[in-house]
Amino acid sequence: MAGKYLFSFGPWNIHEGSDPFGPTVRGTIAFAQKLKIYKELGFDGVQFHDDDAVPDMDQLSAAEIEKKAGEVRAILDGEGLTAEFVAPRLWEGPNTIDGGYTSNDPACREYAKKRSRQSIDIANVLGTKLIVLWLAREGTYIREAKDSKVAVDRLVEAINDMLAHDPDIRIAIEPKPNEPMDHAYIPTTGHAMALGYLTSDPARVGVNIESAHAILAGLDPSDEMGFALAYDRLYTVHLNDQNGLKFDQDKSFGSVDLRRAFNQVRILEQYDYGQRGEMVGLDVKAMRTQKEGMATKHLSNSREVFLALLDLVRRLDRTAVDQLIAQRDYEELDLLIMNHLLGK
Ligand code: GLO
Ligand code: MG
Repeated sequence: MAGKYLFSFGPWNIHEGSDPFGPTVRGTIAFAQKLKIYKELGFDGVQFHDDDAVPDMDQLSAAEIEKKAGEVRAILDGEGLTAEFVAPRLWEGPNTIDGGYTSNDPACREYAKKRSRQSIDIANVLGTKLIVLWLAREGTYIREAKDSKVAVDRLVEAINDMLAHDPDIRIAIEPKPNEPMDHAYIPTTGHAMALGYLTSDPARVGVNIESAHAILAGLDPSDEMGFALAYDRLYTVHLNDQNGLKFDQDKSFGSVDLRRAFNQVRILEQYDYGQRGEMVGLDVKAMRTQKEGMATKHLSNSREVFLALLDLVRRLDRTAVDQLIAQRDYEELDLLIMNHLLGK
């Protein structure tokens, strides 16, 4: 049925509220407890970092990693949840201080590749074929620290290594222009898609488009999605919102700019996003001010806003829109859309 959407989020989206200027303000909710909340909030899919599923994985053998992942799989099955993707977390450990795949230290680059292969092994146990690469530290604070041409070669080498490790996995690169780095090597959808075409199997390298990341790059998220859809490589999305060019805010979907959110839902619906199992992924954070016990509303609210906007998308008078486009009367089209969003 057209438009039956499945929603996902990652366990990091339920968090304690620390920021660079202050400590946590809410207690920790255990991972297994978080998994119990998904269905109540209307979600079916769980996004994983590799070590969300297998904590301290760097200290474990392959057999121990598989065993732990199997335990998580059993919990997922018990809750009626599916794993949407696994993302290697290559930005917290001592081996990734200077980046993973693009680190200047060959031992660190090897670590990053090994960890990525382990993420794929975990994904297989969890039952997903999708790997997300948020290339957090694959960039620089100063231009002279790394060679930008070599960095791209190394990213390709690492992705090829993953593609060879498992002929069935697909890789969704999640571009972001900055933060934590001053400049990231893969800042936009276009960069991510072009990188895919340098790899050994471009048909298996697509994108995860995050609204806030596109906005931070000065781009419109719905156009970024349209670009990836034209290549048939929109493997997943990280919907959220962002108030201008500041730190990555991960605000609730639609909370800053409803029209911008409407257009994201519109392009997804227009091109049957979700019909091949793609999920409507969120990457949203609760405000630090939110009290204990009420810090999941950003998730249910984002889903609710998505569905309300979906209703508006479906009720949009396409004939009137097409007529105004034919007449090149975009002022009237502008008003039609605003009135529609205002419920008039
Ligand atoms: C940060 C990213 C981050 C990733 C997540 C999955 O800016 O959006 O939250 O999406 O770690 O790899
Ligand atoms: Mg994200």
